[in-house]
Amino acid sequence: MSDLGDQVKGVILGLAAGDVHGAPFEGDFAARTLWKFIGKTRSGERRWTDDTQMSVDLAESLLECGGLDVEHLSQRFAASYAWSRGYGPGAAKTLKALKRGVPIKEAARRGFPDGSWGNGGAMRAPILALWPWENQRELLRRSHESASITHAHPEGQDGAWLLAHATSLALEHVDASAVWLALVEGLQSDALHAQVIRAAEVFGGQGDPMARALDEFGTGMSVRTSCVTAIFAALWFRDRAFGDLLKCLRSRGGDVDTLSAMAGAVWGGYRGASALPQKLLEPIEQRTHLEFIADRLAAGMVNRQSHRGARTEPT
Ligand code: F2R
Ligand code: MG
Ligand code: MG
Repeated sequence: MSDLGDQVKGVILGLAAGDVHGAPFEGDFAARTLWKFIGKTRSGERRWTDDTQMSVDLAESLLECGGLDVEHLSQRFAASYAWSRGYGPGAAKTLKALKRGVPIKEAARRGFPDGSWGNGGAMRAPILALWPWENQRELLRRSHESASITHAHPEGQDGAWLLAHATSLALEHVDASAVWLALVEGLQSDALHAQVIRAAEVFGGQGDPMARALDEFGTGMSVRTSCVTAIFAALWFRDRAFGDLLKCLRSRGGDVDTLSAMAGAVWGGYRGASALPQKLLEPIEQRTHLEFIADRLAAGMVNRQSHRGARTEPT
């Protein structure tokens, strides 16, 4: 398999592994107890949650439509909705409304009239980095569009851009210091802009930068308390073991499945699927389907790369 093919698979399997191994630790006592009962399939595999489900929906929609078709994607999200996947309450209302035929712009405000700033648009956005868009501006535009189905708030959409952007930089093996510089581009929220600048300082600082990042940037369900932490963790553990990344992200509780899914995707983008431990991949439900999707996305990326290479080669 090409390096890029391994990296694309790393994004998808890293995301799913983060989700399924983080899910038992997500939320309060009631949420964790419920997951003990519904967190496995009949054959004993670990079920994924909304994070992976919406990522699969996005990947399949991109492949079926040959790009982003917001209407198609919104119906795919709505059709896949199942309460037992642990969707956010705002997203659940939006998806049920979409299923009843409510137009996207109206449905997106069913949960919160000002739009959601939850991390649900961001958790699926690494998939967007696996599509051969013309350039980064198009990735930015598509990140906003794909998030807007459930996240009408600009911060919800910024979260999607942050994760899509960080994943695309991971595929290019960009160094941490350059990642923080790049990530300030295109953000609408001053608060997130300030967080990214602060993250660069903390990353290069003294003491225990990872612990400080958890303290300062949070482990919650909002974009403001999750996305920068997840990217920080992926960069911090980039040359360390995937299992240690997951252990670190579960140490504070909170939105563990989503922090782990986002960080897992970026980590997998750098290191590739071959660096993911088999024992963490084996229990994932529908793993061969995830690999099938990854192979199809990778083929598109490799194809585009070779066409670009052919255009720029000297004659
Ligand atoms: N929902 C869950 N897990 C349920 C267990 C949670 C536990 N009981 C706990 O409280 O810790 N997980 C899934 O939801 C997250 C993704 O959420 P998404 O798709 O963004 O949903 P939603 O509902 O739009 O936003 C999440 C929460 O953020 C707050 N919020 C968002 N926008 C708001 C606004 N405009 N005004 C006020 N609050 C807003 C709300 O608390 C939302 O419920 C992932 O973790 C996924 O795994
Ligand atoms: Mg979830
Ligand atoms: Mg979550």
